[in-house]
Amino acid sequence: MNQSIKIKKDWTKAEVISLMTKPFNDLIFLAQQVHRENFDPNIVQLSTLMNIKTGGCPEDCAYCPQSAHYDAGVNAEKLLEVDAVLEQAKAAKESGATRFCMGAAWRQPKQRDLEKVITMVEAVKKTGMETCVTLGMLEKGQAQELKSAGLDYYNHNLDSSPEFYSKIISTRDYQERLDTIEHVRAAGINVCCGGIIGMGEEENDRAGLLMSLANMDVQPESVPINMLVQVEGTPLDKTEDVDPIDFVRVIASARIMMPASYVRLSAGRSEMTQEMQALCLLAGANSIFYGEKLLTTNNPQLVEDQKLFERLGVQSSQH
Ligand code: SAM
Ligand code: DTB
Ligand code: SF4
Repeated sequence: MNQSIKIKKDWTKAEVISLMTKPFNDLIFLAQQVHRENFDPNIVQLSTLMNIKTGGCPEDCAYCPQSAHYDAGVNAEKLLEVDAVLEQAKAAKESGATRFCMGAAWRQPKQRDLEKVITMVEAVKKTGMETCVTLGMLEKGQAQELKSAGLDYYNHNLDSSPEFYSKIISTRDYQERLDTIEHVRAAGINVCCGGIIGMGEEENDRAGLLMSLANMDVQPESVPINMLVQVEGTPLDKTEDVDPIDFVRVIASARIMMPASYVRLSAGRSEMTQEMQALCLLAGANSIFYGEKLLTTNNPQLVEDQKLFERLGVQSSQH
């Protein structure tokens, strides 16, 4: 990552809103300029996601099919064995992924489970891919243990603005999220942190999310921007669809505010046209989840993504 550029970390809400609501062409032009100053515009990084512990989660995140509070048809399973994870990691590497992200439906990991995850991280690391895990809240010592195992990234999202957050999750607060991110940062692990668009939030909340991310002491190295995947049985099913142009505005603003970060066009691509995805890449997204499944929901088929890349003359980053 280019560390030499000057990064603004004192964004006000008014500044973010004025950026995000610029005439669309001006916003995209600016985002493309910032993007080109920091990255090769035709390279996209591929991360593959695997659910290592599915369902039965005690948290009540209103968007999530894995919460035990809702009946979204997801059965609770045990933490997978290392061999099964390694097998999928090797396949992901073979398909061209450079990062392997393992997700667990936990509020926070128990010590015995953390030890098992550590053996997964060590095994996946040997394939040569970068490793990422998302396990819920972490204590300081747990972050240090993961660092010692060689973990490259930890994903923990802010999800939305501090104000909107309390409307979608009651079982943990915003500050607890910030504390976990702080523990990850202090342990020397790269931070992957972003949010979800399309939960019924307002422009003000989208600006609040971007502001919270960009004003961190050190901006997250990876910023996943998810479009809500609506799942029947969750409280956010049937929420009004986000206007695709407004979604692209969020991507462009993230690119401009966090110029050195990888902005990941994350969940929701199966519900997007290739033209909308092309606009997101034009707006400065330079990473995607690659593989036919996210955690419990669908992601585009590999051949579809290969076709998209061919149509756009885009290449995936090589490790
Ligand atoms: N349980 C851990 C936690 O929440 O920190 C890790 C896994 S959790 C599924 C990771 C992230 O996935 C959430 O923070 C949320 O941003 C995203 N996510 C979950 N369900 C989603 C959905 N239906 N649509 C879009 N993003 C979703
Ligand atoms: C992130 O920001 N998005 C990913 C990853 N981090 C863990 C998860 C998306 C989940 C979409 C819903 C599902 O498949 O269950
Ligand atoms: Fe649990 Fe994570 Fe889903 Fe929230 S987002 S219910 S913490 S798996």
